[in-house]
Amino acid sequence: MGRFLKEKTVAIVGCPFSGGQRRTGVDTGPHALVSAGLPKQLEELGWKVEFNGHQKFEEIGKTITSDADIGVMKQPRLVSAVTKAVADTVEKHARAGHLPLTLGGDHSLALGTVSGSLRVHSDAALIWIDAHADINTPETTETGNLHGCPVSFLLGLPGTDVEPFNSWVPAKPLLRSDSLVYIGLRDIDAGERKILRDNNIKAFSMHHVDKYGIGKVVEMALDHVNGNSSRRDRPVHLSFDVDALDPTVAPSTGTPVRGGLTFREGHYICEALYETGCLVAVDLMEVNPSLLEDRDAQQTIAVGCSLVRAAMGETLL
Ligand SMILES: [Mn+2]
Repeated sequence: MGRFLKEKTVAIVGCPFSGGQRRTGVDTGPHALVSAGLPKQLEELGWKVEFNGHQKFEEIGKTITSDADIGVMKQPRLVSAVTKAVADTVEKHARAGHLPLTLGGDHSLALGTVSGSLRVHSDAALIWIDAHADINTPETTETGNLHGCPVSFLLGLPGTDVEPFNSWVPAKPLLRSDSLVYIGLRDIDAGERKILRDNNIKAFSMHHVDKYGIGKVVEMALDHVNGNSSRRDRPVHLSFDVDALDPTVAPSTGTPVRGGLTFREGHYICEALYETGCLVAVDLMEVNPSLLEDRDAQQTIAVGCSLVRAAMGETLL
């Protein structure tokens, strides 16, 4: 069940939130995943499932009367307030010794989920599965969409000590740049490429997946965060953007990019990380059932559920 958990309990944190980007509908992702039967599927894998309804972000929205851009940042007050609430919720579940499973919603939410994890497991590593690096800073982002920025805040990069986020995100970096690994990248902005290089961040793009195979890539990722020690004992937060998968596998997502992970490669990552026994939190983000025809939406939801089951112990044999 995982060496850092007190019991085999998963706490589902449903986050119907789309404020970190422009397209509507990604806020319906968590409802769709739960309606598809994900809680029951996890029970069938032997988990006790805690789920008391989705997060009530409308309440937070009501407290924000105007949310003008700050610099180029879009909806900064809303994203800050929502991610702060998510951090508190994830922290609470992690402190109880349960595994928080956050269903998004857009990937800005991960500023909250990873912050919450790190408050309890301060030495946790972050494994980020995505077509995108989401490491723009408020200075480098061209769109101002904050779903492209959560990692820069976690690393405390220059330009992230800004209002309103500095009201709750510590100025001191939450995560060291050598505690982060990417898998699946293939669409990186110029500013992001420089950040990845300057900070010597370990990133396995699709080129590396092709070159080494997914098995070796996951090995190397775990070696990296565990300092090449043969002991694989570091807590791991898995943040999985469904757009890491190829659009033929998971079409219904806001920023699809061709040339992605196959169905099996995505599942292999989840299975291998579960096998370490070190997972302390799982995010599944950017499922947007409203974008395409029902058939494509249903396919993406089914794949999302299946990825989560793989991260929670489902095996082929
Ligand atoms: Mn992405």
